[in-house]
Amino acid sequence: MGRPRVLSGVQPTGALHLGNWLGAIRNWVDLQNDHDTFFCVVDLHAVTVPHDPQRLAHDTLTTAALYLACGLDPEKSTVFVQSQVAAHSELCWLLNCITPLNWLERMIQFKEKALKQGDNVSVGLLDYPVLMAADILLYDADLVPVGEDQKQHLELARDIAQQRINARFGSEETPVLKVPKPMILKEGARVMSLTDGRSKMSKSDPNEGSRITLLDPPELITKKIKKAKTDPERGLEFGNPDRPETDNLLGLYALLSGKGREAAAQECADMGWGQFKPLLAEATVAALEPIQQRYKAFMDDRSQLEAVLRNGRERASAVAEANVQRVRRSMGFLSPS
Ligand code: AQP
Repeated sequence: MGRPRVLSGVQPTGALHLGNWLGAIRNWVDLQNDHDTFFCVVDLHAVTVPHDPQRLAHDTLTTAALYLACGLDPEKSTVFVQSQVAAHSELCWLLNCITPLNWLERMIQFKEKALKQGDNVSVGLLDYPVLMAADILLYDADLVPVGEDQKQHLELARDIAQQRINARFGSEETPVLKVPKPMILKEGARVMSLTDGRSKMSKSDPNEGSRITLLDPPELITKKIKKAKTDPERGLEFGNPDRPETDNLLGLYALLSGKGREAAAQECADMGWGQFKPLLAEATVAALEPIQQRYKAFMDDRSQLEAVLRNGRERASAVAEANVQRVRRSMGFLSPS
């Protein structure tokens, strides 16, 4: 048996932040040593909400550069741009035609995001989970790293593969698609907003002070942390449900300083905020400095980055094209002569 295959991606919907790094990309870097890893910049997903065409290509490139700067190694991982592999759109269409509408209407993320958009909500936003299913199923992924918010979408991908494709167009001995499993990630690195410890740090939060992006300069990091919401109590601790901001900031310190939760909790147990915040700012600046340096090198010499994406596209296309062909055949389409 080969190494289990893993697929994941981030949307180029704006500057990547600490949540994207600590909750996703940092884990991918570990996975690439003992898994067959495919990581894409999911730009087709990024246009399911209103987007700026002047920024999409730039954000796609910077997201890919950040993948590499955070430690994805193109020798070990296939790194590519989703829209450059046409099979994603094709499989999405095939899956659309066999996915019941009411499966999509009950998706929590759709309901939440649609609420914000009122009458302007696009068919693409409703269809987001089917495109995500296509992304995963195209590569015969064994495992998909998912946070709490994406579990429902992975369940849908499994149902589409099992109940709608394999049951109808395959057989038990020769399934058409591999049914992926969720990969539960180590220590819950769910990073919360700096301005509200109960909602997650997010690219689309209109308040820029709510997140630290991976490219924020040191002064801005210090300023955002200084303004971060706190509570009137002294001493930092984990697990107190009445102190979500404390839990979040101490968690960030534990991860970014590399000290771990126990040592961080001990160190900060009696600290006031005036002492803790500069410490957190210093740890954040130090953790991001090497990423920012590597990012600058990739953006200064685009040829290396472009070569990585070109190779990634070739490798990804070869796997994806073979799989979409298998689905086409199983559904009865006429093959080109
Ligand atoms: N705050 C977070 N804490 C931990 N993990 C997070 N992720 C995102 N935010 C946090 C993880 O990053 C990966 C990719 O995210 P995405 O860009 O595809 O979509 P998202 O989850 O919707 O991220 P954002 O920042 O909130 O984007 P917008 O605002 O554009 O919707 C996922 O693995 C996710 O779990």
